Amino acid sequence: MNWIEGKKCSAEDAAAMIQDGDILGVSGFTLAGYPKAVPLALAARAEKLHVAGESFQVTLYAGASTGDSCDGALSRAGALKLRMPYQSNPSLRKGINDGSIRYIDAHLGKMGYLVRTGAVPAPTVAVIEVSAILPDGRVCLSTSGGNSVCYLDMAPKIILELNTRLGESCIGMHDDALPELPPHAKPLPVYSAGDRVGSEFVKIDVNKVIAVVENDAYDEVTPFVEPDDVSRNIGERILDFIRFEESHGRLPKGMAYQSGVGKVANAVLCAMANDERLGRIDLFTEVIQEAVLPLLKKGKLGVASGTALTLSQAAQQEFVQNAADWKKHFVLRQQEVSNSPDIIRRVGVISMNTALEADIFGNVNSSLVCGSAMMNGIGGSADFARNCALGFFLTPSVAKGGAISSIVPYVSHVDHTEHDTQIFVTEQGLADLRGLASEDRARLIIKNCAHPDFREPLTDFLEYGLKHAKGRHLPLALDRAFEMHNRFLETGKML
Ligand code: 0RQ
Repeated sequence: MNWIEGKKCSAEDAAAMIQDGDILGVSGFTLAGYPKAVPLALAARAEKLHVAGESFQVTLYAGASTGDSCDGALSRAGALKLRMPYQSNPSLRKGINDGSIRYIDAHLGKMGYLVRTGAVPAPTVAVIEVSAILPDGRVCLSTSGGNSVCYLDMAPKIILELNTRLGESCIGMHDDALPELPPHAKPLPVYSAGDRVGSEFVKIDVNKVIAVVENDAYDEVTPFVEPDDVSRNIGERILDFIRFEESHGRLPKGMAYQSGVGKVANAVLCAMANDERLGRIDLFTEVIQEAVLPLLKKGKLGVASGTALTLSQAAQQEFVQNAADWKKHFVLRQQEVSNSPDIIRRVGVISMNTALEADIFGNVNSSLVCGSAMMNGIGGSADFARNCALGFFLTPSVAKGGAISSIVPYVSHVDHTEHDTQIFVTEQGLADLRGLASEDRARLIIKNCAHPDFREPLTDFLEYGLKHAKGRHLPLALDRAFEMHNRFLETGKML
């Protein structure tokens, strides 16, 4: 019997090896490639222990968000003490916002660095979904790279979840490498989306493996929805702008694209797939989401480099069936590499992320509703926004049926400062902020991006600031900065 057979056990037995207070370092990034059986069993165990009056809570580090059978089940069981660095699960969001779960919202490209340098405690148990385990101690990760190499290396104990549904579909897709740590770290030689610098397998210390559990589950990704008119409109505006910049010699051909999470980001990729004038493109992104498949099927995808392949169940089936042909178009990296500022700058990335709200001076809030209620987190948006060659922030001009303006006098929380943002796009229009000083930015954002219903109050705020703010460089009137947010909190409408 080899070591793998000797470690096989049920999810319940593996969950019983996890102790109260453990720090779990799990695989998974934006609902792709996270462990599914052990977290579910752990949630059931926590519930039983709580009924018996015993305390049981763990800290959970992942790559980014995991699916409901991990983030959701553990949250509902009251089994999470602390979560980092990103999430998108309704039950977990509820726990974060009612104060019962601590959350650290961190840059995704930096998480592994924090763990590897000891800035945050190392995981005590790594729980990693893999698609293959070789007798010589090498494993192939599943549908995401995330921080798995870091967690496998740093944790003294390892639980492997072998996803038997994936067969050989992931073998050859991964490029497992981590950047050297400073000082004097040598660069990883990734110059283009398709460059490979690591290995397709991760070598682990088999003596640390305490359990091997099998699952045959799908990543719990919601079905793909065709873009609505507003999202389609935003996608087309971006493409028009890119063509305009290229035709004026301001944007060299061959840049790679990054697209964030959410329906607007999906719509941009769909617009690209449907655009007959656009040639083959590469993606250098973190999440490779479903809208990449139309590009692939139309022969318009060169290489998609990312850290997660986030597909709906139907698309996961299709991917496994076609993996032999398709996987040469995909490179799955560790998130310290997919989101590396150094590499993003070198590759040359056109970055597109969604904002919750943006202000007239150019600051962006991606994460906190009314400055305090967590939506998802900053994710990797800042890794890209700050280091990209050309950066877009997208948002519909209004939310909640028009009650909320996405363009506000001043953002209620700053994720991306005015120094890191370049171009805002709503269905109303596009504002290229590069080379503009504060007052000119404000006038352009109000004119081109704000919904017509909100242009007057926003202009009124700007004019008031020009008269009453302490300085004219950034005419922000502190006494009225949050009046639209406060009105929304009091009446349910910003107007
Ligand atoms: O609420 O679900 O109750 O209807 O926010 O908004 O318009 O459906 O947008 O799905 O594209 O997500 C910023 C959250 C947008 C996402 C965000 C409400 C709105 C709706 C969702 P409902 P939409 P999307 C790389 C990049 C941060 C991380 C990131 C995100 C819900 O893109 O998490 O960029 N980004 N990572 O009604 C109050 C506002 C609102 C608002 C929208 N101003 N105030 N509510 N909503 N605007 C990937 C990773 O990092 C992993």
